[in-house]
Amino acid sequence: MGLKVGIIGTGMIGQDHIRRLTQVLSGVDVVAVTDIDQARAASAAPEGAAVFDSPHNLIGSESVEAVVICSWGAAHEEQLLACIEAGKPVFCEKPLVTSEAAALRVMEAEVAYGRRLVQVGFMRRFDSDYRRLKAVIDGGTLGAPLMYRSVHRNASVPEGLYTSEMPLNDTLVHDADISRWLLSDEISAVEVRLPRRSTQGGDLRDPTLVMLHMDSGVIVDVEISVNIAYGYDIRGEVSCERGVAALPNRPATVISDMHGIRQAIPEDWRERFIEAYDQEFREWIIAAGNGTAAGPSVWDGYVSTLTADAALRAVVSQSREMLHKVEMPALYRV
Ligand code: NAD
Ligand code: ISE
Repeated sequence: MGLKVGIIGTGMIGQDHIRRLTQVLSGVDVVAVTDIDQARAASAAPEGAAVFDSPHNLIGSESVEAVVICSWGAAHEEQLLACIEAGKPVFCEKPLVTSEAAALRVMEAEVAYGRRLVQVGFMRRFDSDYRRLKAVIDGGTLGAPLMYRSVHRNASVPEGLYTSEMPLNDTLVHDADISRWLLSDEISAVEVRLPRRSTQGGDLRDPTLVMLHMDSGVIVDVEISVNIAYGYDIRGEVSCERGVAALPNRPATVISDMHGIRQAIPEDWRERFIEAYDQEFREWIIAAGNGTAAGPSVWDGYVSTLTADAALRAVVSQSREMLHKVEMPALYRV
């Protein structure tokens, strides 16, 4: 038997992670699930898995060695704190939490525990295209990075559930995290501009243009479009002193027919990042099996939350909003 895992939240990504943990990866067994929608949990439960009536009971169960949190962001804090209290390694989908105060409470608990237990679901760090791009930048042949353009387009988002704050506190967190990791740099301030509003998303504020000011002086511009209709399109291009390095544009399929040759775009994050999610869990299973965590940390989740908060302030102020970080605890220094 592999690492015995319990899943909290069996919605879209919870079901996708159950599929990869049961059908794709080895060394792991999904032994428990829970969801506030008990019927959904029951129908998503793999054969032999127990359906728990609450996250609290799942986390406390002796049959569960490690936990995967796929509930909504606002529920993460309580569930993370319970996992840390129980001393169980936990994979938590992004966003880590939804406020700076909550991020600090989780950090304080993990630091007091004395060992990393939490990995945050910033899957882009595990994507082979991003890893190759980082290797080129770190190799130094192009000189120092000067500007980075990050394009983050969703075909659509769930109407009514995805609010106008979410481009900044739900979607931008990926671009913020990958910018820090890719450029080995830190975000010092954020600006936001609101272009002409798309009519595709009803009342939703979309698209959004964000500028991340990095400590080194690099400027990252992020386009967030969440109702672009044609597909899930993720792009990244780093302009350096002596050249440019970019992610390849990833077609899902190349179609040749009577209309010519065209490239089909991935439908959503499940398709575009399928291998990245597999790899983040491969690495998590090893770390969790050793009673700890690797990859994106609570500190990384905290910084992305601060970035989201600063971006939300910048929408109102229309000026540059600074990030005010606490000192990084030794636990997160590599
Ligand atoms: P979803 O609405 O499809 O599923 C969430 C599920 O969690 C629902 O079934 C809901 O009933 C359950 N839930 C909510 N609060 C709960 C609680 N307190 N206790 C137990 N169950 C609870 O949403 P989703 O798209 O699957 O997103 C879930 C999380 O994953 C979010 O944090 C989201 O930001 C993140 N996410 C990450 C990625 C990525 O690319 N890494 C992609 C999609 C979603
Ligand atoms: C979703 O929650 C994700 O994390 C996806 O990766 C992102 O592209 C999307 O905008 C979010 O809503």
